[in-house]
This record gives sequence, structure tokens and C-alpha cells, in this order.
Amino acid sequence: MTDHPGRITKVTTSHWGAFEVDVEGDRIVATRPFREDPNPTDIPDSIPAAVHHSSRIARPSFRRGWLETRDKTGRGSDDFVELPWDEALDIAAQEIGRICQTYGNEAIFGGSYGWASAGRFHHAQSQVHRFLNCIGGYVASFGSYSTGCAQAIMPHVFGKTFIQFQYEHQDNWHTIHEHTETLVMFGGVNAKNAQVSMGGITKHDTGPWLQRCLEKGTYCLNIGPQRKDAPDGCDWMPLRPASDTALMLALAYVLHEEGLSDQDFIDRYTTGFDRFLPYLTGDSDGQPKTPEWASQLCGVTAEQIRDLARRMAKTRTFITVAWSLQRGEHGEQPYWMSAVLAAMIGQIGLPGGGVGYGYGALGGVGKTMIGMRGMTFSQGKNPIDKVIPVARIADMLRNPGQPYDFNGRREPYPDIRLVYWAGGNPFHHHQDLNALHQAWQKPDTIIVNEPHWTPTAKRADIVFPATTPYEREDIGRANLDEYLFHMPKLIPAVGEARDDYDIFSGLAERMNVGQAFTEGRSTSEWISHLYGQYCDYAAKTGIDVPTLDDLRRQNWVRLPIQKNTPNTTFFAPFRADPDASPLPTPSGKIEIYSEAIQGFGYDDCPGHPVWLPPSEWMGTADTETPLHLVSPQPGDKLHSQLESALADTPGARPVALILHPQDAKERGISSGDLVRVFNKRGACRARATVSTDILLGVVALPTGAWYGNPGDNIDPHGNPNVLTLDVGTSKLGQGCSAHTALVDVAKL
Ligand SMILES: Nc1nc2c(c(=O)[nH]1)N[C@H]1C(S)=C(S)[C@@H](COP(=O)(O)OP(=O)(O)OC[C@H]3O[C@@H](n4cnc5c(=O)[nH]c(N)nc54)[C@H](O)[C@@H]3O)O[C@H]1N2
Ligand SMILES: Nc1nc2c(c(=O)[nH]1)N[C@H]1C(S)=C(S)[C@@H](COP(=O)(O)OP(=O)(O)OC[C@H]3O[C@@H](n4cnc5c(=O)[nH]c(N)nc54)[C@H](O)[C@@H]3O)O[C@H]1N2
Ligand SMILES: [Mo]
Repeated sequence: MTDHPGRITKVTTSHWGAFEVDVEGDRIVATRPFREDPNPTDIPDSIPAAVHHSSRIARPSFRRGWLETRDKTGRGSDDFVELPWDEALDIAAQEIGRICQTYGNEAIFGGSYGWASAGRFHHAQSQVHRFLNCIGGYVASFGSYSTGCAQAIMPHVFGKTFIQFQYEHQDNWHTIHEHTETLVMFGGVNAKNAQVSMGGITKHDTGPWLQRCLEKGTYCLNIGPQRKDAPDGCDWMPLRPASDTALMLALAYVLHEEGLSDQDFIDRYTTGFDRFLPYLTGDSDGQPKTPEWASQLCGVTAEQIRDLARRMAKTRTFITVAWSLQRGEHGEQPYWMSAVLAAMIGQIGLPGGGVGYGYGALGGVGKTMIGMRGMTFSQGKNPIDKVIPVARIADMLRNPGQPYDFNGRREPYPDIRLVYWAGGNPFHHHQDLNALHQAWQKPDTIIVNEPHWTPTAKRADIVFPATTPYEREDIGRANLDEYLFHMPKLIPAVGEARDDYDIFSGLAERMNVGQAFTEGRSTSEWISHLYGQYCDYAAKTGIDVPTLDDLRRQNWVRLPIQKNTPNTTFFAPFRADPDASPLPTPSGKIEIYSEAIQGFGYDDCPGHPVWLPPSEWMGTADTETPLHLVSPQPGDKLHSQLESALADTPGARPVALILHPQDAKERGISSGDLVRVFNKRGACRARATVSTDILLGVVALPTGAWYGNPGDNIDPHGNPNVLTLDVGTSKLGQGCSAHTALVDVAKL
């Protein structure tokens, strides 16, 4: 920019998309939207403040109690001692070596779940996993907090390729716009969440697509506790959280009762309907799943349920299910039941019909790209084959040697002595944080690589300061996006921060696996190497990509890979010929009843979808905890990232809690009041926003505030995870149950 001598402007990318960055000297001074993005997000606004924030970790730091006496009790309360890098890496390498020798690599937990930052080489999880693999392996984790439960249940229903299906092969927005007449959105489709995507989303067009559908006259129905989970113009069917399965069962009941279900489709493309039907009609358990029955559970009138079932059967209907539905106890059931409901409607495999998942979860879901293999920094092979479901970490730390069930297997939890975390913030993301804090006292040693003094870094014994993406060179490319970015190093490392790669190279050298970890390459040599591999894949796909030097000069390119036409759906070949193109399930068909699941013998996930109420929801609300808490994703950031900068705005913390006017009135609460949100697991502060956009009896508090310090009897900033329930969704999925929580609210 000419009016600022010495100012350099470059484009970079992030999980929330591309943006322009202005740099003066060694500081980021401003950001601006990327010019190709029709609908940019504000999230980058807080980057200049966050990158240079006083919450940055300046130097390698050791918890005093650990350094002096190997004490384990002071995590989160001790102060830290700074040491020079060489000495710090020596001590850490020695300690990792001691754990490996004394207890074996099965004593290292390296799952290290978290979103870290975009960029193909400096991907923190790949870095930490590769390092741990080089030294003999680690206990890993399966699945994500996002969709862990779906990742377990849906391959039984639609087949092993469900994961790719859900990200890349569902109906795209063009198809939905052109063909769908009725869009039924369980949990809504919230463009606020589509601001982000793993690895980046350049054109934020989920919101605009919904607008186009509305303008065309598509009937759009948001079913869930919050009106704002879908844009204005959509109808809202307020529904009690966790009751979706009851509603879906009643819709199925009406289809069956009124002869509206597609028996030909069921016969040809599904298996096990005959095992499910007696449950639906009540022949097997004495309870017909009528609209009247469901109405009492979900709060929607029987007449509304009948009308909706008829509309769904008679128009081209696309059902979307938000990931949030499976982030709760028995989250397997609404997912499985949505597939059964769509099968009974009989439109699976027709354009704009059937069922899809996560359209409002990430930007890019609902786009279709010509597949290109990405650039991947190899994690190597893990010699240890112990893998826990990702959200069972506190159980694992608490119960070494105790058996747990997971998707048909039963195994003992490993005995963890060392935890290594890079690129995640468990003291933001895990449920029942006060209990996690207790469990966290068990391992001998906890090592964290982090740019910021997050609550997790504060609870570590050894903290290595990591760079942010603006302090290192990388390549940005995401599977659901059609842009390719050079991510320039914009500023020098802040403080003495180092790249995760350099931290692990230093540890690897000291543990005599330096060559295995680095393969003799520097960072820039790795980037050239990975980019070279990418160019080879691209050539095979027939896509032109620039040389690395050209990409460095151009900063970004748009690749000709987006399919801008309605796609033939994933299920189309199956629909055309189910014998020639079977689904990768045991029967080759959609499994309404699963022999495999029935064979597991789980009381909390039987052989076909059923209504199973969670332990905490409006149906179990009582005078102590009368309100259901949902904890959605924050609109102003990604999880807990950039939090230190956002929290500086006067009045920004504690976080806003949405509650219904009647619930507010009963408690003498007005908008803007400071409130206490509490249950038997914990309490946090929040600031009330009173609104009719939420169902009576439900409150919403977004995630992302940094958890406070040990001894706080009330979490000061408003982290909902002091309140949430830490149980697996079921023995099958063992996903996180973040949306299962009852609370009360009082004015402070
Ligand atoms: N109550 C409730 N809880 C939830 C959810 C919910 O719906 N309700 N949702 C869950 C879901 S779906 C998710 S995905 C999780 C998200 O939880 P996380 O992914 O753990 O959250 P982030 O804040 O993204 O954590 C990433 C951390 O990595 C750090 N980081 C960034 N770049 C780098 C890097 O290059 N190197 C290193 N070493 N560190 C880096 C950031 O500073 C940040 O602290 O939360 C879960 N928790
Ligand atoms: N801006 C921003 N966007 C994000 C993220 C972020 O941190 N910030 N995180 C990303 C990540 S990691 C993920 S996994 C996705 C998550 O994507 P989602 O799971 O779709 O998002 P949530 O915000 O958790 O939930 C969406 C809505 O579901 C509703 N809901 C809760 N429980 C129920 C229920 O039982 N039934 C029904 N019908 N509705 C219910 C709530 O009202 C909530 O607002 O979002 C991604 N997008
Ligand atoms: Mo997630």
C-alpha cells in the first residue's frame, strides 16, 4: 500500500479462509478480506492483536514443582521457570526416554486432538505423531469430537465409505437448489459455522446458497431448539434437544400408517425393515410410535408431525442432519433413524432427495471438487496399536487397566505416564473440565507445544512455545476448497517461539532418531518435497498447478476443480443397480437392522434405531436443574483460538448466554445481566441475552472461553464445559456428549 511506506501486504489462508495481511517491520498491523470471497468472515479481525498478545509464550517453560521435585499436584497452580532451548530440549528428551524405558511406549498418550492451524507441512498433529512414531509409538485416539459417534455408527448403516461420503460426495448446493422442494434441517444449517473448514474455505457461500433456495421457493424447515440455527425466511419447528429420534420415529409411523412409505425402495435397497417395523408399530414393545407419543417427548404437536410427514413423502425432500445431534448421549439414534426415515421416503439416490449430514457444520460441505490428493507430511507407522475413542481421555487417565467397550471390542485402558499435546486445547474442548482437571493430575509428565498460555499450557509441566502460521512458510490447500495458497512467512517468530517441526527435530536428535524424523530435510526442503509430490498427483489428474517459485510469486491460484453443475449423487449408481453397485455394508444395502450391532449386545445401542432418552434432557429436568444447556460453536472465532484478543474487548467476557424471556423473568434476569450457570459438576459466569429465538426451557452458551484456574469456584469467562456431561454417546460410538446437560441459571 503506497500510503504506508514499508508496509507489505500478502494473502494467507487459515481454517476460516483466506485474508490479506498488512505487515510493518516485524508486526502484523491489519487484515482485510480476500477479494475473491463474496461473503467474507470477520474472524481475521482479531489476528493482529492475538499474534502479538501478551498471552504468547515467550520461552520454554517448566512448572516449578515438576522441575524441582517431579511433583504432580501443582498443575495449573504452580508458577513456571524459563530455561534456554537447549537445556529445555535436553530435559524433555531425557524424560520422554525415561518413560519409554521404564513403562514402554504404551504409557505415552499422543492422540493430541485439536484443530491447530491450517497449512500442510506445519500441521501440529502430523508433527507430533511422526515424532512419537519415530521413538517407538504412542497411544492414539479414534475419531473427532465433531463426529466421533457418527464415525462409528454410520459405516454400519451406509457402509465403510460414509466418511468420504459425508465430506465429498453428498448432493452439492447446485443440486439441492435445482431439485429439492422441501429442505428439512435437523439442527438447522447455520452459516455462522460454515465460516470455517479444516484447512480453509475461501468462498463462504453456504449462507448465499440458502438464500437462493429460499428465493426460489424451496420450503426450508429448521427443526431444533434455536431459530437462528437457520437464516430468516426458514420456518422454525422448535424442538427439545435430544428428542429428534422420537420425532423421526413418529414421521416414519405416519408414512407407514398412511401408506406413504416407499415399499419398493425398502425391499430393493434396504435390509431389516421387518425387524424394525414391529418396534415402530409397538407390536414388540407395546408402544406405537405415534405422533401423539412423540409430541409429549419433543414438544411438536401431533398435527404438525402428520403434516410434515405428508409433505416429506409428496415432495422432493432432502433431510439434513447437523453434527450436533450426535454430540449427545445416544447420538447414534437420530443419525441412524434419519437414514431409515429417508429410506422410507424412497428418494435416496435421486438428485436433491434423501439425506445428508453436516451442511451447516463446515464451509465446503455441499461443494464438489475433482478429487486431488493433497500434500501430506507422513506420520509414519505407529508400532503401538492401542487407540482410545477420542473423547474418553479422562476415563482413560482415571481408570488404567479397566475395560471399556467400543464398537464391538472390549479392551483395557492403557496406563498413561506421559501426555504430549500439540495443536489442541483439551481444557477448552473436553466435557466436565473440573473432572478432567482431577484426572490430569495422574500422569508423571505433561508436555505441550502451544503459541499461547491456554488453560492446557498452564496445566502442563513442560511448555514449548510454538509459532503461529504467520511466522513460518507453508502451503495451504484443503480438499473442499478450489484454491491453492502459498502461506508466506510474514513476521519473525514472536519471542523465542519455534516451529513444531524444529521442536520435534531437536527432541528427535537427542533421542537418536533425528535422521528418521527429518530425513535430512530442512523446512524449506520439506516444503519443496511435499509440493513436488503434489505436482505429480496434479499432473496425473490433468490439473495445471504452478511451480513452487511461481506460487511463491503469485501467492495464490484458483484451481479449475470445482464442479459447478448438479452432481449425480453418491447413491445414484446404487439406486440404478444395487447388485452391480452395492453399498459397502455386510448386506450391500442400507442397514435398517444390523446383525453386527445386534451381535454386540449393547443395551444402549440395539440392532435397529430406537428412542433412548439421555440421562439429562428436558424429560429429566427437575427443580435443581430445570434447563437444558446446548453449547454450540462460537460465531466470532474458531473454538478457543484468538480468545485472548477477543476477551480484551470491554464487556466481551463472560460469554453471552441465550435464554427465553419466561425463563429470564422467573429468575429476575434481563439482557446484559451477569448470571451464574450451574449444576452439580460446576458453575460459570455468563452474560444474559434474553430472546424468543430459543425454546422455553433451553439455554445456549457457545464454546471457546478459556477455562479458569484451579480453585475458581466459578469459571470466570463462561466455558460451558464446566457444566457438560463426560460420558460416551454409547458403548458403540463412545463419542462426546457435549449437548447432554441440565443446568440452572441465577442472577449474580
Ligand atoms: N461443550 C462443547 N464442547 C465442545 C464442542 C461442543 O459442541 N460443545 N465441540 C467439540 C468439537 S466439535 C471440537 S472440534 C473441539 C475443538 O477443540 P480444539 O480443536 O482443541 O480447539 P482449538 O481452540 O481449535 O485448539 C487448538 C489449539 O492449537 C493451538 N495452535 C494453533 N496453531 C498451532 C500450531 O501450529 N502449533 C501448536 N503447537 N499449536 C497450535 C491453538 O492456539 C489452540 O490452543 O471442541 C469440542 N468441545
Ligand atoms: N465460527 C465457527 N464455526 C465453526 C466452529 C467454530 O468453532 N467457530 N467449529 C467447527 C467445528 S469443529 C464443528 S465440529 C462444527 C459443528 O457443527 P454443528 O454440530 O452443526 O454445530 P453446533 O454449533 O454445535 O450445533 C448447531 C446447533 O444444533 C442445535 N442443537 C443442539 N442439540 C440439538 C439437538 O439435540 N437436536 C437439534 N435438532 N438441534 C440441536 C443447537 O441449537 C446448535 O446451535 O462447526 C464448525 N464451525
Ligand atoms: Mo469439531
